[in-house]
Amino acid sequence: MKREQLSVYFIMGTQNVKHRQPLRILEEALQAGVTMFQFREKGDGALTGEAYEQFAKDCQALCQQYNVPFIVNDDVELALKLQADGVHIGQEDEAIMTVKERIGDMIFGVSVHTMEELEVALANGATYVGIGPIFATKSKDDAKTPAGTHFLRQVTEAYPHLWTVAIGGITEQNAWEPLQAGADGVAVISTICESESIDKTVQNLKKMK
Ligand code: 3NM
Repeated sequence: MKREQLSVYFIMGTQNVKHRQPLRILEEALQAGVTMFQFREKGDGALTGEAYEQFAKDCQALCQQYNVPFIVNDDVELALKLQADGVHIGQEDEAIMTVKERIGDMIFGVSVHTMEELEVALANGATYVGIGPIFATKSKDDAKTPAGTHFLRQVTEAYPHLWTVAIGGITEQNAWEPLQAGADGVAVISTICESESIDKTVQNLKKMK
């Protein structure tokens, strides 16, 4: 993947979508030009078993159609089975070192909140790091307290070559803040899932880069 592909990073699971077809939302987002996609089927009411796997395959097929990397959140097994483009893990997920061993050259994203976590991610071959929550989010039950852009700025200044994506409560109105703090892109759930015009939302986010 290229660094620019972090610019508008869409994350979705069926639990993030209320009154619409999740695959329809993904397709609109891809048509509008999101640059990366993360399959994150997690939390209350998330699909399981065969339905879970089928939904992942359907999302992957759409991403392939639009040539957008398909990243699986947390589930290394599924990522390997589907030959996904990559895996993203948080600190509460499987240990970073064992994930790297299992996925080899796949894209490897790791969420970090401190310099210590960042250094461990780097030492274990992270392709990019996710930094958040920048702002308050309603899309992750166990999200930490919003951190603003302070830590993000610290990271982008200390590691200018490191690929970073900001996450948490990012909207068309506030995306400029993490971008100005040096993030390569923004990762969003609700801003796209709940948009009245996904096309406009994605265009606006792309323009800010
Ligand atoms: N991870 P929204 S915040 C999946 O801080 C996720 O690591 C976060 O959703 C972190 O764009 C978050 O709707 C949810 O705020 C992002």
